[in-house]
Amino acid sequence: MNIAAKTPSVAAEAAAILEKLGVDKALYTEGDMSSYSPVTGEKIGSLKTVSADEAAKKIEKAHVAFRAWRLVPAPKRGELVRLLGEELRAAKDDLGRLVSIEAGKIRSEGLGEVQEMIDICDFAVGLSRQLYGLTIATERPGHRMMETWHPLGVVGIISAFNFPVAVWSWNAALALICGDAVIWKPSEKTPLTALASQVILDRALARFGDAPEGLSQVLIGDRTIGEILVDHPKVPLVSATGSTRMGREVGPRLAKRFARAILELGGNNAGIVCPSADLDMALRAIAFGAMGTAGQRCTTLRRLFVHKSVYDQLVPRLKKAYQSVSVGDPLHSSALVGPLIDKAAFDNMQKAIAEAKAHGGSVTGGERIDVGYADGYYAKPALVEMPKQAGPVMEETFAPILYVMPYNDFDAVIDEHNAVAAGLSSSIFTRDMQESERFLAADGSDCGIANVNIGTSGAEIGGAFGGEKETGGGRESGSDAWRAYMRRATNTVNYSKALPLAQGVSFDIE
Ligand code: UN1
Repeated sequence: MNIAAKTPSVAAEAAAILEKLGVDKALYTEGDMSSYSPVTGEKIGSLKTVSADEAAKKIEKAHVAFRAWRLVPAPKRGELVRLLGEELRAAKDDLGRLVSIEAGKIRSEGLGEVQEMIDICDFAVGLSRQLYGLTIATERPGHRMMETWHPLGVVGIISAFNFPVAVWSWNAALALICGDAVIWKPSEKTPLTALASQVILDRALARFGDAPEGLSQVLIGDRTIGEILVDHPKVPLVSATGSTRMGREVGPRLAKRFARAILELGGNNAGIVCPSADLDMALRAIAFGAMGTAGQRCTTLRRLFVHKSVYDQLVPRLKKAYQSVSVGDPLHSSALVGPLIDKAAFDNMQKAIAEAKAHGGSVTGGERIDVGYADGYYAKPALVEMPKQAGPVMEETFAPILYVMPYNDFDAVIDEHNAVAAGLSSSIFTRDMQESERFLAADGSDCGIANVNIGTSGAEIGGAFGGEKETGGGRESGSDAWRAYMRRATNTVNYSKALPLAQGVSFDIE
C-alpha cells in the first residue's frame, strides 16, 4: 500500500516549530546555505554559516569555557544535564517533528530519537557521581597509588544526517558531565535540528545559572568548517559519525596531532537465521532492522544468511512483508517507511540493485514510489536474493536493500559474516545455545555489537555503541564510554619517611 500525501508546505511547519522553540529567525532565514526536507524536497532553511575565522574564535571561546567548567564539581555539572533532560522532555513533540521534517523519519522514530536524547541525559546525570578511579596496590611501603579522572578539553562533534540530534546528545551529555566544552558541526543536510537542540540546551543553561559562556556551540558550515575542528590544537577529542571515507580523512589528521578520535563509521550489518529460530520473531526483527528508517541507520540490517532448512519458510514471508510495507509521507500518513535523504541516495540504491542483478541477484521491490512530490525520493525497500556474498553485498549502501543468502554450514557462515570490511552490529536468531554462545564468543561475530534473537538496530543507550574494523573502533553512549572524554592521571603518594624506588632500584647520592 502506498500512501499519498495531502498537506504540503513543510517549510512553514518547520519555521513554526523553530519559532516556538525560540531559535533566532535570522539564523535560518538570512543565510546562504540551503537546507531541504526529504519529505517533499522543499527548501526549509537558508542558514547563516560561520567563516573559518569565526569558527576558530568559537573554538577559543569554548576553550576558555572549558577552563572554568572543569572546576565545577561533577555532580553539579550533572545538574545542567538533568535540566537538559527536562527541557528535552518538554520539547519532545516539537523536536521529534522537526527530526521527521528534516531527516524524513516516521513519527515514532522521530520521537524515538528524542527519547534517546532524554535517556542519555538520565544516564549521564547518574554518571556524574560515578566518575571513579581505581586505588591500586603499590609495591612500596607507605605509598598509595590511585587514578584520577580529569576533564579533557573542548570536544568536537561531527554528526550525520540520519541521527541528527541523538548522536550529538550521546557525546554532549557525557562531555558536559566530564567537565568538557562541546562544539558541534552538524551534517549540512540537517542543520535546523542542530539549531533547535542548541536553544533547548541554552534554556537549560539559563536555568542552571552560572555556567561559562560558550560551553556549547554549533558551527554551521560545510566540510571546511569540520576540518577546522579536526585540525585545531585546542580540540583534544573529535567524535565523528559518518562514512568510512570521511573517517579515513579525519582519523589520520587527528592522529597527526595526537588528538583522540571516536569514529563511528559505516556498517554492513548481518543477521543469521538458524534452523531452530523462532521465525515469527525473526521476521519482525528483520523487517524493522532492514526497512526501518528507510535503511538509513548505521545499524541497519543489510545482509541476511538463512539456513537452507528454513529458507523456503522464511523468505517468501519476508518477500510478502516487503511487498506490503507502506511507503509514504512520514508527516501526513502512517507509513512505516519514509523518504531517502536525497536523490543521490536514491541513485546509489539503484546502482547497487543493478550491480546485484549483474551478480545473479533476484530483486523484490526497489522501485521509486510516487507520493506526490517530484523532489521527494521514496523507494520501495528492496529484498535481493543472492546466490552468494559478492559484489555490492560487500559494501554498505545507505538505503533499504537487504541481501538474502542461503547457508548450510555454521562455521562457514560465521566466516562469511565476518568477511566484510565493516564491523558495527550483528545478530543471530536461534534457540540453540551452542550456536548463540559461539556467535558471541571470541571466534564468533567480530562486531562491536552482537545480539541474540533481536535485530541489529535500535540499540539502547546503556551499552557502549560502536564497532570494529572500518567502523572505526570508537565507543559512545553507555557503559564506560565516558572515559574517552576525560584524561586519566595515575597518582602515587608517598606518606612514609623514606624514599624506596620501584623495581628495587638503588640510587644513593652522597
Ligand atoms: C546511527 O545510525 O548512527 O542502534 C546510530 C541504533 C540507534 C543508533 C544508530 N540507537 O539503531
